[in-house]
Formats: sequence, structure tokens, C-alpha cells
Amino acid sequence: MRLTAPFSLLLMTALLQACGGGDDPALRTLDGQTPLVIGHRGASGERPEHTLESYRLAIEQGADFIEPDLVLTQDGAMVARHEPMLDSTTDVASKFPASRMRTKNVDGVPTTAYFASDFTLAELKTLRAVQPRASRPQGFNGLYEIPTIEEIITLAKTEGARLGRTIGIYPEIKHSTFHAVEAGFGANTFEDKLLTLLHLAYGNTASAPVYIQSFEVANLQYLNGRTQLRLIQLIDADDVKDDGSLSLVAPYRQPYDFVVRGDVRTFADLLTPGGLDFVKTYADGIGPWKPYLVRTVNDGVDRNGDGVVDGRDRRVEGSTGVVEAAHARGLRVHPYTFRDDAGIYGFKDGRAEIDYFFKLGVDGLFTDFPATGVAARNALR
Ligand SMILES: [Ca+2]
Repeated sequence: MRLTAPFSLLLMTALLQACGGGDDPALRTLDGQTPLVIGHRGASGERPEHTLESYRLAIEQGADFIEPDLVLTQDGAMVARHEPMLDSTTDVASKFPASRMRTKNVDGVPTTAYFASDFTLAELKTLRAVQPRASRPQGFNGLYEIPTIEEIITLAKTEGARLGRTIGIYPEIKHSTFHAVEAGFGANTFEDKLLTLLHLAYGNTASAPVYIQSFEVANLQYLNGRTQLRLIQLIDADDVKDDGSLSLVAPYRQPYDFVVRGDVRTFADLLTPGGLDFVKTYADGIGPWKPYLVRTVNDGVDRNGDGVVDGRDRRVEGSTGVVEAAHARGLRVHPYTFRDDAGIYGFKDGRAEIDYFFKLGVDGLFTDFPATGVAARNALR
């Protein structure tokens, strides 16, 4: 049946709205492309973080990138752990005596722990991952190994080929200064190792499905002179205050290489117009903690009426302008960390929070629950 013009228009509008696309404005990402869902430590809300099984679940759920944090072993292997310490995410204490613990300076904080850099890869392979958050599933503890970056790249490529889509990797160089000085590897050894491996696996090109991230600055500047792979400056803070401003307390106040060099700039200083101009000289984007992008205020009102005033009840005051200022300079914006079960500021749940950030125009985001991110991302299409 041929439809009259007004009727077909109505039908099309109805169909578009049924698909969720009718009222969406154009995407406000830097390149107009759909934002990326980055599986933060894999699907770490559901599996012990930084295991092949956590990354595999993130891929199954539709994540575009998987995110391994990297630390070095005694024999120089790159393995996935969020900290150079092994205590909270593995069963190391049940497998090695306390005499293997050491006290080291981790970004200015004296820390006594089992350090990955005091164990060989063969020793680390005898460990099994555990879930560090008591509120998350404990049933996978003791099952999974600590993976190397080589194993993670193989997983991403194998799964990508099987699924017919590109699975990117988003490695973070953890504690560059710690590895150079305290663990004794020397300046830029970590960076050189990672670049050599990534260039071999993906080539030296900005179109590779790779982002390298760091909270430090000098190592990203060093990398910028040696690779076309894309670089992301992470921007940390200690806490968010009631008025929405960021609390900057060491060791979350400044990039640690700034501390060592006597550079007084804070993380927040890197997001001012001048700070973003500086970041643009060596990086392709920023990875800020999310309260830097959306201002929320704790005004004591129990907005969701559950009898408790917490982060979810905060009043959302809108963009801080950082996304817009970064985009104006051609910098991508990938905020962290979105969690269905923790750290939600100003929204009833994790999905509503992600929806808001996607509408704001972020180019991707790190989430412990990639399925939630993928559902929100698909609703934009
Ligand atoms: Ca409440």
C-alpha cells in the first residue's frame, strides 16, 4: 500500500521513536562517532579484575576496548594489576611467606606489601586472583591467573577475529616513576618495553586500536616523541567536596613526576585552558575522574527518598565546561570510573549517570559494568 506523504512521515517518526533514535540530538563527541565503552579492568564488577576471564566477559558484553593496568615483574614482564602491590587482588599471602614483603615508597607513601617487582613471572603465575570488593561476587576467587600483556593482546585479537569486530586495548603504565626509581628498572625502561611490544603487535600508527594512558606526564611526553599510538593523560583527585569542587590531597594532588621535579601544577591545573593547551602538546586526550566534567552539589536533600543522603542524591548542576574546552582543542575525553554499585554522583543509578555523560559528549568512558555502558551506547544509535 502506498502511504500518503503526511501519514508515511508520521509512521517514520513513530518508528524512529520506537528505535530510540527519534529525539536524540546529533552526537556531541569530538569526531561525531559513537562513544567508546571501555571495560575497566575487564568486566571487573562481575569477575576478579585484570584476569583474562574478566576481559573476556567485557568483550562478550560488547565493550569496544579492554583496559589492562600494567606493572613490571622482577624479570621485567608486563602483567596486569592495578597496583604494584599484590596483597588485595591475589592470594599471595597464602602462597608466599611474609619475609617476601618489602617496604617501598609508592608515590611518596611508604608501603609495606608484596610487590610484583620482587617476584618473577613464574612465581606470579602460581598466584590466583581474588575479588577485592566484599560487595562483589566472591565465587570466582582462586580460579584465575595474572595475565601478561602478551596474553591480553592475543585474547583481544582472537576474540575480535571470532566476533568480526575490533577489540581495542587501553593499557595504563602504572606508577612510571616508582618502576624507574624504587623498583630499579631505570628511566623509561617500562615505556620502551611497552612501545616495542605494541608496535610489533599493532604497528606504529594512530589508527591502531590502542590508547596508552598514564597519570604521570613526563612518560607520556617521552612516548609522544616515539610513537604515533594515541596517548591519554589521566587526571586524578582525592575526593569531591559538597560544593562540587575537587579535593586535591597527596598522592592524588599532582602527577607524581611533578612532585619529584618540583613542578607545582596540580591535576586540576591540567584542566584549565592553559593546562589543556599544555596537554595538547603531547597527548590525544584526557581521562579525568568524572566529577571534573559534571558538577554536582551535596545540599543535604534525600532526593531518592531512601532515608539516606549519599552521592546519588547530589544535585546535578551540569557541565563544568571541561568537555567543551577539551573538544575545542581536539582532545578526546574518556572519564572514569562508572560503576553500577558504587561512586554514583547525582543520579539514581549507573545507567542514568552514563546516559547523562554520553549526552554531554564524552568520547568514551571506563566502566566496571560494560553491559550497562553498551546498553546506554546502543540507545544513542
Ligand atoms: Ca538517598
